[in-house]
Amino acid sequence: MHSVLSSFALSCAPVSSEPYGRGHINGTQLVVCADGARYILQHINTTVFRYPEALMQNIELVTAHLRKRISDPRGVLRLVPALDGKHFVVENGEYWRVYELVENSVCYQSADRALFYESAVAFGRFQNQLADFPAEQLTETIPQFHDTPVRYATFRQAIAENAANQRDKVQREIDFVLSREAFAHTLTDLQAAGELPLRVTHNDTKINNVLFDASTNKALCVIDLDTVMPGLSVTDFGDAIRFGASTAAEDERDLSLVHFDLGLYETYVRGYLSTCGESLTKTEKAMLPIGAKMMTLECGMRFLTDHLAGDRYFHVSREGQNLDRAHTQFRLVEEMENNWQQMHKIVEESH
Ligand code: ADP
Ligand code: GN1
Ligand code: MG
Repeated sequence: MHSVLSSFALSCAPVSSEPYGRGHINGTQLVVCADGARYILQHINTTVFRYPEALMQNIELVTAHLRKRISDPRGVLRLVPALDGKHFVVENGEYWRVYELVENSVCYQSADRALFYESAVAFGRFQNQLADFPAEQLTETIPQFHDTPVRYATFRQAIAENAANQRDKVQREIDFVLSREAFAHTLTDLQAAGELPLRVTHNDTKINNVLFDASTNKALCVIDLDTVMPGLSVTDFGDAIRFGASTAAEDERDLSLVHFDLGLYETYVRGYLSTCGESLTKTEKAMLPIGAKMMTLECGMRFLTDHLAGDRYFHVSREGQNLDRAHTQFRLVEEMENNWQQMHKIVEESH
C-alpha cells in the first residue's frame, strides 16, 4: 500500500492498491478499502505537467462547476480531499491525488460508430455545461498549446537546427507543412479579432477519456482533466476528429489504409452539436471543419518537428515512428481538403 494514502480522507483503511487502466501519462492505481469503497490514486506526471498545483486548481474549479449542473454523482469526477483540506498531497516532492472510482463504468480504447457518437455527446455536454464558466480563471498549464503559428516557429527552428540530421530526407514533408502556413493563422486571427470566444477546453478528447455506463454503454463522465485550459472550442472538436475519424492507427505505415472517414466525421458532428449546438456561436460552428484540419495539420507538424529534433517529446518504440505519424496526419489533411465542401455542408445541415 502506498504510504501517501494515509494522507487522504478515505472512507476507511485501504486494503489493496494495484496498477489500473491504460493511461500513458499519469501513474494510476485502483485502491480498495475495508468497507468496499474504491478509489483511483494518481501520481501526477510532473515532467509533462510542470505546474501541478495550478493544474489541480483548474480541476477543482471545473469539477465544482460541473457538479452544479449534473445531478448524477457518476457524471462528474469527484476529488477526495486530503486530511489537510487540499485536494492533493506532496510527498518527497511527488504529487498525488485521489478520485472516487466511477462505479459500473467502462473505458474503451477504440470505438465503433455508436461509441464515437456517445463520446461526441459527452464532450459536447462538457463544453455546454462549462459555457458560462469564466475560462480566464483557469491557468494555461501548457502555454500556447494550440497556438499553431507558434508551433510553426518551433518547426522552423527544428528545420534550421536539423539536430537529428534528417532534414534532407523529409523535404517533401517540410514543404507540405510550409505551404499551409497562411491557413495556420485562421483561428488565432479570429480569436485576436474577438470573433472566437475563450472557452474551457479539455485538450485530450479521445475515446479513452470518456467513461461509459457498463450496463447501457451511454457516456457517463469525461475524465483526464489534466489538460483542461482556456482555449478554443473548435480545437477540442478538431482533435477528436483527427483521432477518431481516421480509419487507421496514428502510426500506421501502410498509408493505403489511412483515410479520413466522412461518415465518422458526420457521426461526431451530430453527437457534438446535439449537446452543445445551442451554446456555440455561429462563427464557432462555421469553424468546426477548420478546427479538424488545423488540429490534424498541427499534430502532423509536431510529429515532424520531433522527428527532426531526434524524438525528444513523443515516445517512440521504433525508428521513424514520428515520421510515420506525421505521414498519417498529412494524409488525413489532404483528404479533408478533398472533402472540404462536404465537411462544411455536414455542419450546416446538423444544426
Ligand atoms: P492518463 O492521463 O494517464 O491517460 P487518466 O486520468 O485518463 O490518466 O486515467 C487512466 C485510466 O484510469 C482511464 O483511462 C480509466 O480507465 C481509469 N480511470 C481514471 N479515473 C477514473 C475514475 N474516476 N473512475 C474509474 N476509472 C478511472
Ligand atoms: C499527446 O498523451 P496523449 O497521447 O494523450 C499530446 C497530444 C497529441 C497526442 C498525439 C500533452 O497526447 O497533444 O495530440 O499525443 N499531449 C500533449 O498522439 O502533448
Ligand atoms: Mg487518459
